[in-house]
Amino acid sequence: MHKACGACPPRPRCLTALSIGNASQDIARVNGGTGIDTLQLAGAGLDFDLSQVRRSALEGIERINITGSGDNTLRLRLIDVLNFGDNNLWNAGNTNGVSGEALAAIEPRRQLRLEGNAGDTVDLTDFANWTRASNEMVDGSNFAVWNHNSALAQLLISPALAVI
Ligand SMILES: [Ca+2]
Ligand SMILES: [Ca+2]
Repeated sequence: MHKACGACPPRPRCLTALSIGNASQDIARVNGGTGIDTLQLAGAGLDFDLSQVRRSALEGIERINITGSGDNTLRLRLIDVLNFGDNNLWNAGNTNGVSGEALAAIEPRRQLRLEGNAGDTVDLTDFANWTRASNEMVDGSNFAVWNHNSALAQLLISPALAVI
């Protein structure tokens, strides 16, 4: 399944509709359900802040793609990864992994997969607490694997993305 935020113009309203502070008539909810689902941003100059997304507004999304048509930013906190991620989505057995070094056979970390292209940014609010472990092939694409230093959280991030 593919959720295109830009499908319901005007675009900024789509993100607003997911937000904590949004009026009840204008709320949106995205539930990908089972399987690997992608929330994809459309547009440029978007600043998608997961801390502003209601917990109930986003479920069953395992992949966020911020490529859009220009430079976009995804901001997230550890708690967002723990809330929105899931366990064992990708592990040493269900990737096309070449080494499996960073992904365990049974992956106990809450995982989110973040995709984008050059010019896009992942802004981790506690950047200092994350360690880039290695690069892994997942579903035929290369990802930088970032593990949280103290929590069971893991991000698979397209190498083109700046991580700050
Ligand atoms: Ca899903
Ligand atoms: Ca982009």
